[in-house]
Amino acid sequence: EKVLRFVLGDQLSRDISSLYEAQPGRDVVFMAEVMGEATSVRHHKKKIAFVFSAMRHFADDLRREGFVVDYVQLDADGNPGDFGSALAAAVERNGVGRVVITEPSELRVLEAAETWREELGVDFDILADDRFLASHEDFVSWATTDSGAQPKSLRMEYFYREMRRSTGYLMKDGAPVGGQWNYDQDNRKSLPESVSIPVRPEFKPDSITQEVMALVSSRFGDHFGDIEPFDYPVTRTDALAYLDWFIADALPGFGDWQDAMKQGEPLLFHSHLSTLINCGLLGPSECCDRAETAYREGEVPLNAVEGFIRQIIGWREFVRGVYWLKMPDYAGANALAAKRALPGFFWTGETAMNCMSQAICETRSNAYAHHIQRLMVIGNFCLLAGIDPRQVQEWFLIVYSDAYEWVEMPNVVGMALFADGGFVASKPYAASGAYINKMSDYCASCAFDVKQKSGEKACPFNYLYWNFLSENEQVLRKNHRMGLIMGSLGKMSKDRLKEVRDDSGRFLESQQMRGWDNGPPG
Ligand code: FAD
Ligand code: DLZ
Ligand code: SF4
Repeated sequence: EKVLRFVLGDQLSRDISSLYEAQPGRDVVFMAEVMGEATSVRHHKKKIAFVFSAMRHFADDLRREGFVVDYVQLDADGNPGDFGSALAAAVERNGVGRVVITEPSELRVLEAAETWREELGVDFDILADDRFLASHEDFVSWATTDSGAQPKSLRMEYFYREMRRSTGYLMKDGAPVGGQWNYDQDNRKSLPESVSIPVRPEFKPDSITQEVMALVSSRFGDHFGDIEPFDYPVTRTDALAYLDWFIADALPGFGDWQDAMKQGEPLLFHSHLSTLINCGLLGPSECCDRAETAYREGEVPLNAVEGFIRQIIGWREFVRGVYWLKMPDYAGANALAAKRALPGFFWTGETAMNCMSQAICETRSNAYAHHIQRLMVIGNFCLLAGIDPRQVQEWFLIVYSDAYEWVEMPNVVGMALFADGGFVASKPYAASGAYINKMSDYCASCAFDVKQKSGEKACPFNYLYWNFLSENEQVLRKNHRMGLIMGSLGKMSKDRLKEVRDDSGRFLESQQMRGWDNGPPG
């Protein structure tokens, strides 16, 4: 029986479950660029261009294998603009009685797929996405008690150890290689001037990418972000070449400088693999396999390979588990009752805070910022300033090329904003300017003075930090990991606390903190 195999834009893997039993002479692979998806939030131009170009190249690879691919381009006549209608038309057009899809990665699209299954009037299979190393069942059985109850909090570190055991990565005779599970204490070095940063290969847009870029410029010209220059790998072959480059040139330094930030260096030793893994061009296991092989061949130190593998089999799998465990309520979590509007400068980068300006401007150019910029600069600012988690989530989902709700939401809600009340993070990732100054060279070129604690010239992170602790004292006092710092807050003189509040009030009410009147730009 002829089967229509629907492949979504983040399912571009030849070994995806929807293609397991695919037969080139018999089946049709269906893919669609739809307006509803491209504008479900107003995605960064580079992100849309990347997804469409990778989709078109994936379709061509399948055609070369002999598949018939029914591919609906965004500007095709009669493109109905949403997945459901496009799929219904494709079922009709191809005369099939059966549709197979791998479960969508986001709840919104999974729920839509369940409606199609009800309404299309054909056999309809939604298969598990086994590109993840932990199944939903694995995660739930790890996360819940025998009676099925959910605990108050989950810690990634324990999940990660289970993952190390079940995958066998960096294990020897049932124990972690080197004797420790985690070498993070070696991975917090600030970057000395003398270290040279590896030069990332660039992938020139081919004719398919150029066509997509023109389409995106004309149809989504008013979305946030720069489309040029575009240098992402968009094919499986280029993605593999890029992975090889990362393992050889950047992974060796990945551990030591993982938390460092440097002006004008968006990537440092980070992999930029999230975009490729999340859309399916690379598998999480193949990235870890290569990293482990490089370690075993003596080319990469243990702290680097352990850190990298932990991000992938630990954090990445963990946040996916949390998303499915906690949705749909997670989307609205707001444990600290934060309600300030997202400031307009998140869309322009125009702020005197140099760290924020650098991180936002790099995001606008590259649809990328590395983890510490996301967590300890932008996320930290949103936490301290009490920005509404919904608005922060939308921003993060729009601006990064690796952003899909399943991974963006737990990182924003749980990690950056403590909006889940500590389900994911044992304490808020709140920091004053001293942390940013230690880990970066941003402060040297900033209009504010990171050493000053109060007054117009003082680094806003300094007073906002104490203001945050004071405003959320009731909640944070209960957190034993905050004991020491809440003790210091308690000892603060009334005059000093008033100064903190006055400085924060002046800053938070200032013109630059005004929200964007009409939501995201455009
Ligand atoms: P590297 O530093 O090279 O890390 C290697 C890989 O580990 C990444 O490619 C990624 O696959 C994985 N990884 C590392 N940290 C995480 C994490 N916390 N969660 C999930 N995977 C992780 N990641 C996304 O993929 N999409 C998002 O939308 C996203 N939003 C984020 C929002 C906030 C507020 C924060 C704090 C983090 C977010 N992250 C997100 C996680 C992380 O910042 C990115 O995965 C990482 O910066 C991607 O760059 P890289 O590939 O160079 O990562
Ligand atoms: C991100 C994205 C965009 C911008 N456009 C499309 C699209 O037109 N067609 C498509 O199949 N996928 C797209 N994607 C990726 C989807 O958002 C992603 O596959 C779903 O959200 C999965 O839940
Ligand atoms: Fe950021 Fe403060 Fe440093 Fe300026 S002084 S770069 S605002 S941390």
